[in-house]
Amino acid sequence: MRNIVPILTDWRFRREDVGLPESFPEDWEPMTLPHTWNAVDGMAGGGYYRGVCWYARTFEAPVQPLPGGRVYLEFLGAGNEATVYVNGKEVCHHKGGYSAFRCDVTDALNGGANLLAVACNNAEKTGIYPQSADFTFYGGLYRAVNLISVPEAHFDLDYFGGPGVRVTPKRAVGGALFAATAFPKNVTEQYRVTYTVFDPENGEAVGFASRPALAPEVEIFVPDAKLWSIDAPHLYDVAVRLELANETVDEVTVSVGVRDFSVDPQKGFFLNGVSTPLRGVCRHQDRLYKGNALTEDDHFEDAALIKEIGANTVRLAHYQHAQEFYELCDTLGLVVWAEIPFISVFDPSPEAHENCVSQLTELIVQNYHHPSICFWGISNEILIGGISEQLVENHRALVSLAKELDPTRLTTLAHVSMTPTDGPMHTLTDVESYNIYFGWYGGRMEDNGPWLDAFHEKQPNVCLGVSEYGCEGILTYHSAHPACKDYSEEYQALYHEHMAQVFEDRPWIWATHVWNMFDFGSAVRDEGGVKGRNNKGLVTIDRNTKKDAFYVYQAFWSKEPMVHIAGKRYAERAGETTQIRVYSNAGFVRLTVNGQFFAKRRGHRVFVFDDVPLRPGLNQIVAEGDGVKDTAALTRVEQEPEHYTLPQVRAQQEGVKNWFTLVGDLDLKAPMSFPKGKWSVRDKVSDIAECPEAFAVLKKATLAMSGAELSPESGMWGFIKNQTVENMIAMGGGSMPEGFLESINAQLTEIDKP
Ligand code: GCB
Repeated sequence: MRNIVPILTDWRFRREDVGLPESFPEDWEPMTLPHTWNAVDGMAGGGYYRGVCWYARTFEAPVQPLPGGRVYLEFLGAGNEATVYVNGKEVCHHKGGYSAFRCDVTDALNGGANLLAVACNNAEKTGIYPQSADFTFYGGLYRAVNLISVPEAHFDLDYFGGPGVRVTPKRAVGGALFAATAFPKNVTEQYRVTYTVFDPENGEAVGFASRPALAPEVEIFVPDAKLWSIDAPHLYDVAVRLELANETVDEVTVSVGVRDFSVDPQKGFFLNGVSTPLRGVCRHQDRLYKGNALTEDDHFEDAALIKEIGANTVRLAHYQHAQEFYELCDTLGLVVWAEIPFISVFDPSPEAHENCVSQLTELIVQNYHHPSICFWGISNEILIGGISEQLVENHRALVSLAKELDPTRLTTLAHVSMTPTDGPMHTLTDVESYNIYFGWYGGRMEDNGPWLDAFHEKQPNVCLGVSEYGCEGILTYHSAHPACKDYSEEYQALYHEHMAQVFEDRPWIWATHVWNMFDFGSAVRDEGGVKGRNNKGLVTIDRNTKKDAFYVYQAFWSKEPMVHIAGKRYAERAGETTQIRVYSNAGFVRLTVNGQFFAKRRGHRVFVFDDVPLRPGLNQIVAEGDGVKDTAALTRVEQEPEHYTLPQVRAQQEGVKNWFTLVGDLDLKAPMSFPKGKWSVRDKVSDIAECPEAFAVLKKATLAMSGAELSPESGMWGFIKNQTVENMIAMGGGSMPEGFLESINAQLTEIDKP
């Protein structure tokens, strides 16, 4: 029989490329798996160690009672590239940091202790995705390693890390048909494959078939099969056995679910024939000072939080996640978008395409059985560096590969926001999605709905989803006047209030995924005074704090009665009155202030109470809806703490105030004009830079806007120079007050073009 032994303890580790050890390196650092060497530097900001590190361990060769058995090492995740040696001999090499792989080490074994050494490498390298992206590429053996031994006849272990069997359930009249096959190795006509379908709820066998191992394909009818759905995620275990006479030689069990789904461009997503707009979140897997080296409990906590918010879908971005996580989605009931890290930067080398092919094959073969997965994601924002025929062609090849490996699921991709609304990137995949960030990187949050409607009108046959949207929320910053780019918890919540409603009003959008459920490590970032992180999470990277925006979605999505008072961390407030926002799925919310009834409001998810009186010192606020209560303790102060505002934002607010005194009494209400021969905000930044007088206006304006002067020497110049002033202001200054753009235009139109 098959024997699987995890080897997690008693490793040795070196955080440098010391080369292959000749004997067990006692003096290296003792190590237990899972492990990454970037747990700290990967989320601290600045550089993080990217290169080769070594792991070593000894192991006894497992003994199979009969001759001819094989021994494998199985690696469930090794970032980003691994070379495995047994007793000094290279046994395999794997490219890609997120999928499982196995090496047949039988021929390298000796009788006693065997020396296993693994070189992991997360250095930048062409030919392996991801090439470049907004997250840390943690290096190391960050998932389990298993030692597997099997008899000579066994289910295949060599095919892209897959299980060696395939079971495809399908709804049928009066029950379900389980199409099953197996891939046995080294068998003769004496061998049989048997399939037993168990209902795990009561352990009863509900279907059985026996086939010759040389022709193992079969269909098993299970009468009255229960469906897998989001609210009742019913699973079946299928035990597949390889048998010889009265002996089971090998056995593999897979969990599957019976369900069907479809997407309609006008009607959205259907699960088992029921309209089910998918509303949920994206997940990055890493955690504070653990990086991606996670325990089962970590995965469970994440999945439980995603259920708690009331989501029915999760996009597992931007790479293959741990097996445990897909299993949790199966058992808890979440529809999954699974994807490969074909992201941000297109690498035209043939090896890079080969790498996409192997990562997509691994993703599908290893995760084929999860009923939660309905979508295979081919790429993310791959047009950032521009489009090419080769890029489109490679997409076509990947889509047909996905279809060949798995005709039962749909393919998808995540467009970068500036992808033109028509052209060759559309209809490549079955369904599509855009990452849209109006209200954060550019534009206003109110632009999202109209943009989606315009796309839908122009492309009525495209199934459109929103694969990412979001904005930063940092728990230090608070404001009574939240604005784009102020990083406050309040702006993040306000933005998501708006977005949740935009999507509720548009059930034809097949799926929407918040970017992101959790803050995550992104070594290259320095945002809102926090280095090395992306803070767009609804929950902090340590999973300890749910930001207010979390409760916005809970109010919109969850069926559990809930009431949440927003702004509890905005605890010190100036002024005699304040605004209280309450998120709830109740029809009415009552507010009590210091024991006195204040008001009762009818509403839909967001309940706003203005002019709530605060007495000096501490105030107790209670909100109640459908019998559920929440409380907040707010202190009225003379002056709100300075640290509530990010210094950059304060500089900007000051700058803008001064700007209006600086520009004097221009009529900012007048419609903007663009006279011929004069400069205006419709001109390109690089053209204006050629005219010192006009450029001076622009410099003054950007100084007011951001506290930094615009200059061709600045790092951002390459990004800004080809934009019009209008665009640049929209991108960089989402919170600019009314009249700011008009005042720049009024000054520019005073100046002649050469
Ligand atoms: C995106 C990317 C994602 C980033 C996100 C952001 O569009 O797909 O990887 O983290 O934007 O926060 O900018």
